[in-house]
Amino acid sequence: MFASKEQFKEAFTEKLQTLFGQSLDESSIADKYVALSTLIREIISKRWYRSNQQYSLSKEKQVYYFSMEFLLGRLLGSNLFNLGITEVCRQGLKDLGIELDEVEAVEHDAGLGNGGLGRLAACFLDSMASLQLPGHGTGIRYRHGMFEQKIVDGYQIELPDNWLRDGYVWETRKADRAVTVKFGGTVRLEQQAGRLVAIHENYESVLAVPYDVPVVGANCHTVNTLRLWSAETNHFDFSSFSKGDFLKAVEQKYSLEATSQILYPDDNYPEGKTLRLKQQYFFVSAGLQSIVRRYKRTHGSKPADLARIHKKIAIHINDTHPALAVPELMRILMDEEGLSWDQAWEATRKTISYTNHTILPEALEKWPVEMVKTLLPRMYMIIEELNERFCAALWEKYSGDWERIRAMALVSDGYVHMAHLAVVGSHSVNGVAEVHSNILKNEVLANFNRFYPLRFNNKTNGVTHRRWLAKANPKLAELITEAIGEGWLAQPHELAKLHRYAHDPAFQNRIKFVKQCNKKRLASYIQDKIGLAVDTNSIFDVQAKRIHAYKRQILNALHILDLYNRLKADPGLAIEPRTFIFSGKAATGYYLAKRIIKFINTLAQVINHDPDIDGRIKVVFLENYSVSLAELIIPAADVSEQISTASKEASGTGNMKLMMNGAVTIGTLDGANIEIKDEVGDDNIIIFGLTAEQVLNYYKYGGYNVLDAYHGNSRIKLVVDQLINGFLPVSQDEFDSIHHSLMRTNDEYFVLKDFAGYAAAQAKLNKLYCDQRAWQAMAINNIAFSGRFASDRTVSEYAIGIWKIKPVVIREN
Ligand code: DL6
Repeated sequence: MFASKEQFKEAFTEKLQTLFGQSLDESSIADKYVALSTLIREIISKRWYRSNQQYSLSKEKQVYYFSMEFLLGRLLGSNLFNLGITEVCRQGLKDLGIELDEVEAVEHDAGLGNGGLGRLAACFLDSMASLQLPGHGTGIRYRHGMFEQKIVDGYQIELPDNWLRDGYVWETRKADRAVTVKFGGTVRLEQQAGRLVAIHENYESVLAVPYDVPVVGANCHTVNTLRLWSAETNHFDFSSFSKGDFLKAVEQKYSLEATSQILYPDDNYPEGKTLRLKQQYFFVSAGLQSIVRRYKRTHGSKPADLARIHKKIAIHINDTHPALAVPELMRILMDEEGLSWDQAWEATRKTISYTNHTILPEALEKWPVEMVKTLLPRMYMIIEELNERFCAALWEKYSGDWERIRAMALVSDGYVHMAHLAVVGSHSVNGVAEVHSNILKNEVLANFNRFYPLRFNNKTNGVTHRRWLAKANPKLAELITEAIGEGWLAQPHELAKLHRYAHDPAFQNRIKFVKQCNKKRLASYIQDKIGLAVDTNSIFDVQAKRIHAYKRQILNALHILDLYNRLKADPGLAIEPRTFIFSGKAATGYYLAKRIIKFINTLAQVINHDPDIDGRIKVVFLENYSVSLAELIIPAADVSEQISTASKEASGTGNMKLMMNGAVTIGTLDGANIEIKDEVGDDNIIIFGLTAEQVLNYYKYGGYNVLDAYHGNSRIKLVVDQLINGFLPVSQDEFDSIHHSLMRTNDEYFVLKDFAGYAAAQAKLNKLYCDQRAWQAMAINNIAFSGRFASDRTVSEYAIGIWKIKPVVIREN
């Protein structure tokens, strides 16, 4: 690559000249970004080519991770990091008077996802490549990613995310690999040469064009592929055009291409729109067609070869959004490759595996039968047949138990149930944290677990420590390496060696210094963005994630209001100064979540400007939470708020990123918090609230009585009343919906039930922070025991336990 920074400088300036015909002085920062990225792209391309060659030659099994979302963020920095050339480039640029961080900041985040599920997919890509596993992503090249959030007068405003406006240097359009995806029309079955053939007529076809993005492994020569599909069409309505109806002439073209135009901004709440179903089938069909085409080239194209596809291909579906992979693979194997139903079914089931990411009932996908039938007639025929066969098998085991059979059917009550389709069509079903997997097995999918006892398993989530520690927090990474060597970069569990420094005052001081630097960096961002000065000696308390009732930002906000009330009543109240930092988007149609944003901003307006408070507590809402903003916030956090209603957060991954950066968790026994507690021990985490078991029990017996909590605690009563009694400088009905969600729907998420426990936990936290020696020991232990939450561990477990794939070492030449 670059033997020295001199060599890098030469290559970089030459690239600027050849690309733009400009000297360094004449070029803009955007030109410099393009030149640097193009230079790096060329290095990557050589490795990419060799990886593809070797994958074909070795004929090793490949895994394809199908996901509607890949929340990649920026790639320049992580590519430099994984190639091991960050420093040579940084120093070389410095000599030329350029700051690498400023160049990196030019890149638009690829925000092709909503939150946890999409970011997990991106972490998995990084880990697969870095573990030298032949694993690729399949998704959609949304023209518009996650909307840009602006906060205006405390309210969320959504703007389109035009992330491709300056081009995307990392992608390659592969027009020659395009495939056709068919929608609508009619299908009939016809006997031909002794077998039933499906004839699909009068359909509308969309051209799916792949755009490939290289996924660079760290410390190896592996470059895998993320293939994102874009909807295009050659269709042009010449007859309308020649009649002068220009609008009509382009209308159909735009309607077909709309398939990949937007990412639906719903997290844990699927939109039941036809376009969404269209997107799902679009990328699943295109992805599978291209995988089968490649398989045939490498492993043979006779039906007998296709019947063994599971030996060389694993398809993983990230939640149920790609569950149409089950009937679509059946269709391809039967209709296009001539396999019998039984052969196709055996191969399909052995190829596909499924991860569930949510237990919220409203997030379990189901599609109206009529919609599926009209848009995807062949899919529906296959699903119907699968349903009949599955129900017949259920009948054999549970004859007469109609209720159970209806509850497990793939099609019932006028809907296709995607989770049922995914479970039946997969050989493995996993949850994303122990508690979540157990709830799936014992509650949500209990019937299926009884029927397929070997199918269910757990794979606790993880995050890539390369991006979330080494790259996002370089000062901390340097300090860790100085203390324990660089082994942790390849083997994150080696971070545990830090434990022996937990009580070392000198090391504690250095950890504190690094945190302080990161807090200063964030404070100056806050100052620039919202003009608010925050005290970098205050506790930085962070709740950054999607805004959702079950994540309970409202619990945090009500506690802040309570703290404010107490400080007003007793100015001598002994508390450590604290900056409460929130960030996160609300789904566009989620009214309550949007009111919660307004509520937090209203608190900020009141508290930050109250002279009585004198800056002892401050509230900050940072707009437009994204991967890049997370990389700034997380290294600066002292406290990680993980306060979801127990049983609701499948795992959480922000909890892992924050822990890795030395933040101490205040949280409920939910999702992966439980495993974080098991790793760090009770002394290094602050736990409060109902357990999942208690919550589920309450639900079974109709909930609890919210009035008991309200009347039983004067502090709770006061903050709840303040939502609607004119105390806040907004119209009196502004927060009715929040009040209603607590008091009129019997506090579905147990906010008031957990309030006292949360307030006590916060008081404990405050006390712990006063003892800085004890606090820094906690911070160090959190970093030390975060190795288990590296996605390298998670992906290895998938590779061994589910996909049965092995590393393929890519040679340098
Ligand atoms: O598994 C990744 C992530 C979990 O960490 C979160 O707990 C969970 O809420 C999230 N689920 C989704 C659901 N989307 N759908 N369907 O994003 O997955």
